[in-house]
Amino acid sequence: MPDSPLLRILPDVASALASGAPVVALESSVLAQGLPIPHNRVAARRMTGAVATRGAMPAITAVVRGIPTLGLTDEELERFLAREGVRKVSARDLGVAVALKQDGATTVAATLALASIAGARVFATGGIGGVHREPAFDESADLPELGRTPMIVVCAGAKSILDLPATLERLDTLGIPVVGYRTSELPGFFTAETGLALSARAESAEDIARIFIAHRALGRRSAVLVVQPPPAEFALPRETVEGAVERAVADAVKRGVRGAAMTPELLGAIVRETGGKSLAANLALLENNAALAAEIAVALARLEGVTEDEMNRGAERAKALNLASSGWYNS
Ligand code: PSU
Ligand code: MN
Repeated sequence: MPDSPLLRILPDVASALASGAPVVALESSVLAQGLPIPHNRVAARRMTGAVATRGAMPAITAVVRGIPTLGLTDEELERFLAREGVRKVSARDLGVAVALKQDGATTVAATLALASIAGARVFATGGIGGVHREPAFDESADLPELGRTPMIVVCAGAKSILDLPATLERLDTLGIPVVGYRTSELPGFFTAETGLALSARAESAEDIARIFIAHRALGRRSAVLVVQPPPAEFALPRETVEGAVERAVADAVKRGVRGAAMTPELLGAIVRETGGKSLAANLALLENNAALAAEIAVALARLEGVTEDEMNRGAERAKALNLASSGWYNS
């Protein structure tokens, strides 16, 4: 479905989608709101690079001056990395951003909505939103959107700033399988350990692709959420993260932070508290998740009988695009 009138798709992404070659969607809110400048540029480079070198086509989603877009050009990405006038766009904000011709960086919820219109099936991010600890009734739109969008979403769990047991229960209620990639425990984003057991575990990208195929064959409409811990050398101890989160939440509540501002606020506070260690973990896990998503997308295409010729053509285009973008990659 390359030429949806609802969506502008980068030509290389469109041809990959049309031939069934692997595509990995990437969100832009983590770049425009979640990570500080200049680290957001590093994150973009590491994520798109990890996807392209594994033979899949990376596609960052955003609303570009009111146009829902899958696959940003270099110029557009620059504007989003500079983040001036770029608003955070979740599910509720999509129509508004389009009608008012805004630049909008898409959260997991909005990325699911856009990427699924285009027929992309694999999506990588850092951490999904979930049930917040405080104030009561702040629950991310990522959860219901995951409940009704059939995509594979790779992440490092839900951010440690959330109520993780409650988030896991909501995922269950919504019928979203949470599959640990080589882990039996829900990772806590910056940390590998949360003590929360998962109901499913997979050892290979191919097994994850098989789970998705079976899930879809049964007519399930929800996402399959794949979780993996941050790379061991960057993971923070659970107690460090817990302490930082508790102080950040208390401070944010005291200052009356609410709604969409809460997630960026807490992530910033934790970076300050951990002296940048959480930032290094964040960048490493984003790259790691993009890499696994690419492997899953490749496995899914193979299982669906996409020819090696088509896979190779897609891989060549992804690598060429990756090299052509080296201007913003290396600056
Ligand atoms: N994880 C990060 N950084 C982020 C986010 C997640 O490490 O910036 C973003 C994602 O885009 C996610 C969003 O979808 O935060 C959730 O925001 P909210 O809780 O307002 O729904
Ligand atoms: Mn919220």
